[in-house]
Amino acid sequence: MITLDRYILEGERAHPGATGELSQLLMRFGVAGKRIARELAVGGLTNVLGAAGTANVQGEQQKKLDVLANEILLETFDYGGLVSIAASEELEQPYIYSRSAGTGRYAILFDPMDGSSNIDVNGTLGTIFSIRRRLEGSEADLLRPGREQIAAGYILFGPAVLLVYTSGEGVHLFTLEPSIGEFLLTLEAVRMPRQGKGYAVNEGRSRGWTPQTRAFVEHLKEDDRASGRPYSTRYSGSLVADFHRILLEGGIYFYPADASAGGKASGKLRVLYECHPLAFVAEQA
Ligand code: FBP
Repeated sequence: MITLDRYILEGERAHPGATGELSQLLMRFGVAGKRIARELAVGGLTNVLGAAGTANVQGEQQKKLDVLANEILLETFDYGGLVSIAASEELEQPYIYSRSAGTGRYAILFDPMDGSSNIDVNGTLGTIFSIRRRLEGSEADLLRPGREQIAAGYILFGPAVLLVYTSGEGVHLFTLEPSIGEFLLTLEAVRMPRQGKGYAVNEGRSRGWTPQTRAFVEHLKEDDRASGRPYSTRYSGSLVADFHRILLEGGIYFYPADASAGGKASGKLRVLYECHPLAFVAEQA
């Protein structure tokens, strides 16, 4: 049984200069993941399903669990002086950790509850996270190229609760063993297959796509066994769930610009806490 903590601490020994702080941060995302998993598991019994009655900076209606998961994550890093600043999909402004604003050596970014439309229907959900170094101790530390991430990953809330992360040395997958409350190593140095059989896109929005995007989807549907087509549609409503399938089976997920009325003319996904972290994981895999 290789727990997340053991795996991270043993990995740290390969870095003589390591302070252990990054290890602590990664382990804390594990703790936050367990707390959020608990809230999801009893959500229907504790009245945390449904709308919160507020909207986030993207104008999307927040769910109670969006807000609760956000609070759990902010709280999880509010001690030990590790983190100076955080950005969350559910917050308009960066969150400054007052007690470690000047000293915390890290900035964290997260999407507390990805796949919100799945919350009330018991669908698969996820938390996406990204860790960066503190540079100036201001918002500028958050608005940096994805290449400067030092670790990233996600927690997947499905039939099993999984934690997947990279700190630049491959991608590792852990499964929560509920009876002991520990994430246990399941797959080390995960490699994404070169080609998959599935594609994930909201085709209901295809009228708003560019002709090129539509042509690409038609291309995926053509019957050509030699190139592994036709692909099958695999769209769950949760980027993390679709990404995880692609990590293990290959395939493609995309959220193109949608010029139709009510559509997302410049796309939907957030670069800081959805695209950057998952791109780091995909590249490391
Ligand atoms: P949230 O982080 O607010 O959930 O938004 C992202 C997301 O839910 C992705 O997980 C999902 O793939 C996509 O948006 C679904 O969008 P749509 O309902 O427009 O297809």
